Amino acid sequence: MISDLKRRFPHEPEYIQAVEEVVTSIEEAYNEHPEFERYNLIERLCIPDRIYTFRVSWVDDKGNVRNNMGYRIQHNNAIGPYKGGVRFHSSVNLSILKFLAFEQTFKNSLTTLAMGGAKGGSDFSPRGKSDMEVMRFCQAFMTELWRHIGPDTDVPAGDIGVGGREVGYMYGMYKKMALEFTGTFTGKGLEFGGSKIRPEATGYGNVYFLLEMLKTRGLDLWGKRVAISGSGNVATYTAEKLLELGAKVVSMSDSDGSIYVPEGITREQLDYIFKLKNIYRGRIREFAEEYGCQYFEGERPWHHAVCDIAMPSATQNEIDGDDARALIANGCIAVSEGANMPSTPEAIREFQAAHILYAPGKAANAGGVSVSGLEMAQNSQKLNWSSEEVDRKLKEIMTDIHNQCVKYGKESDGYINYVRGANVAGFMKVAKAMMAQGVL
Ligand code: NDP
Ligand code: 2IT
Repeated sequence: MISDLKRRFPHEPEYIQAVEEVVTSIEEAYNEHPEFERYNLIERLCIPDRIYTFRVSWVDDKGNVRNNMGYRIQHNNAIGPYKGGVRFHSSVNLSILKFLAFEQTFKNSLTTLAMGGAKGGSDFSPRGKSDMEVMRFCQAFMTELWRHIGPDTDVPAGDIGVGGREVGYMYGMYKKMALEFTGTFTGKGLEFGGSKIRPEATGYGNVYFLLEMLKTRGLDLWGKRVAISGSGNVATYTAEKLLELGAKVVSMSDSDGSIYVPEGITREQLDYIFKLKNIYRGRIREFAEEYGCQYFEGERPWHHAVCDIAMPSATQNEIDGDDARALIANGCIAVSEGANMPSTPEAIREFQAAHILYAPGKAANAGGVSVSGLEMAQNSQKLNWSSEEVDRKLKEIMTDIHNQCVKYGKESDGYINYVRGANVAGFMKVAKAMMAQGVL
């Protein structure tokens, strides 16, 4: 199957990487169900239901006409409406969005909520663009996408380069085109249907998942040194929850470089990063200039930041085999992924061979889409739940996902293989739903 996919999609390495990881780890469980093979289920689950590709033309501040590509991958809707984020970044292409939509399908299955898998985006980068340019781009993107989505069809949200600002502009245009006010986007502003705790959910959820993993070894977070990559939505709220629970955040980064603060950043310094990223749209280097800490230009945190725990929260393939070996050599005991597929296959092999705690993104970062699911539920009911209620549900979901990983991932020597656990648990639910619904 993999060699066939490689032949059919030769220029899609990230997509093949994600599929290969899942297919290899579920093989045993799959083979216990000969009916799956008769229905060629695995191939139908790996190839997206449909893909929309379109040109997005918009006018920049100087009056130049600019063209970007726009995409939406509707991967699988066996267990609920298509659901997944939108990424705006210069690196976006079909391979990256197909890997993300594929992963999303398994992740959403794990959340216990009724959501299928999707992902969309554009090679437009908001970095360096004015607010008006971002708005015009979002509007142009939606004039095409709006006809393919809907509250029970496909519900987009944020991802890299798409935060509250971009969701607001896209949702506004959707509302105008569709002439309806429904829950067709999640991550909306609190004034217009957004859920409390949605901005925090991915980061907080990852910390809740990490706590569950640490518990299996009788450990907690107090005083632990944590290296985080990225300084966007996921990274900053991960840091916030870690500080609240008494851990030390020793590193953060962006695509230009990383900071190292061995004594751990303070709450006041984290507030500065929130402002730097969301209001001034500045660089992490400016943090180092403001506070006089070490800054490593062009480097990720993994080699220089001595840490007990790593929480990669920037992008795919940001920890390679060398990075993994450096982390382990420096005493790292746990890796919990905020980003999607941040560890290369070689890095994962290193973590598992060293028997450290290792949680793949589709389990550890599922808190974001879980609260998106809760936002959809609130929109359907036309009600708003309190922060406490959403946070409590988020904790319950993350604990449930952890339990599913243990159930399907515990090996004979007691080591929990979270990769296998998450993949088998996520796969089984979607597979059974697909079998029941016939060949579509
Ligand atoms: P943001 O755009 O808010 O932040 C992304 C951060 O990662 C920025 O600091 C950015 O730096 C850095 N980054 C992005 N691309 C690269 C790159 N190629 N190399 C190095 N650094 C990079 O995005 P999010 O925080 O929302 O997303 C981060 C990760 O979490 C992604 O993998 C996303 O798929 C995943 N995720 C997000 C969820 C969400 O709800 N938002 C839910 C689940 C997973 P710079 O500013 O320099 O670009
Ligand atoms: O990767 C992800 O899970 C997200 N970007 C969030 C998706 C969502 O629909 O909330």
